[in-house]
Amino acid sequence: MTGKRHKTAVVTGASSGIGAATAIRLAAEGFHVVLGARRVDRLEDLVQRCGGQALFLDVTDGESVARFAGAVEGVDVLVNNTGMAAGLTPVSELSEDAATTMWETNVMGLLRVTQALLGRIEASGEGHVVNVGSTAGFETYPGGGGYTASKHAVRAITQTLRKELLGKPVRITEIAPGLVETEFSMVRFGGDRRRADKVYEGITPLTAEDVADCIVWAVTRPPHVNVDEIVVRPLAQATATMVAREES
Ligand code: 8X3
Repeated sequence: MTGKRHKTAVVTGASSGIGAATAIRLAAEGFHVVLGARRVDRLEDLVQRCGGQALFLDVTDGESVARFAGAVEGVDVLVNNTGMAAGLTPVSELSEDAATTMWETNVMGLLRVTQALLGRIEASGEGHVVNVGSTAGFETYPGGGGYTASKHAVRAITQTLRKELLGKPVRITEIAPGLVETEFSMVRFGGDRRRADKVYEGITPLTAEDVADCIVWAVTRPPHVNVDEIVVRPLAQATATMVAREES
């Protein structure tokens, strides 16, 4: 290992779920991990386990993103993982507040962090941007209007970036998971445990580690290999609404 530089991976939304699992896996692969999220106490617990740096990051706040980016030195890999859904409401009733929160977090947040770090990612000579999208980025389902719109936008930004950066040393990957059991549904349903549990009832959903596995696989391919996208679902899920649930 003498003389070999540790690459740096920035992971947003690293305080739980897919972000935390990805941070642990990337650290195990030898990356120096820089972890961003609003819940810094959780990040600090994570740093105890996998090393690296814990930094406050609110992707909806431009000044927070600027401060975060200012505290990061070199960046090789950026995993844009921060994302959330607010409710499951028909478009006719979707509140401006819920729609704006999803848009600000999932789309503008990803854009802000990417813009703040892209120059350094490119300068690393072997850069990689991994955007955690969703199957909701190319499918729709009733009640998902606000969330699916935001994840379609993530997909559009990802594909555009790949074209704009063609010829530059920056790989661009989208990871699009289906049903993953994390805090996602608890957040979506405002802490309603019963509704959250129903989402995963009668199936074996993906775990955060399953998705981290996909992210780390894409990141650890040789630098000339660009994994454009990985769509990953539980075996029991064919589409957003076609799910084979076992009777309990
Ligand atoms: C989460 C997948 O089906 O709940 O990104 O929209 S879904």
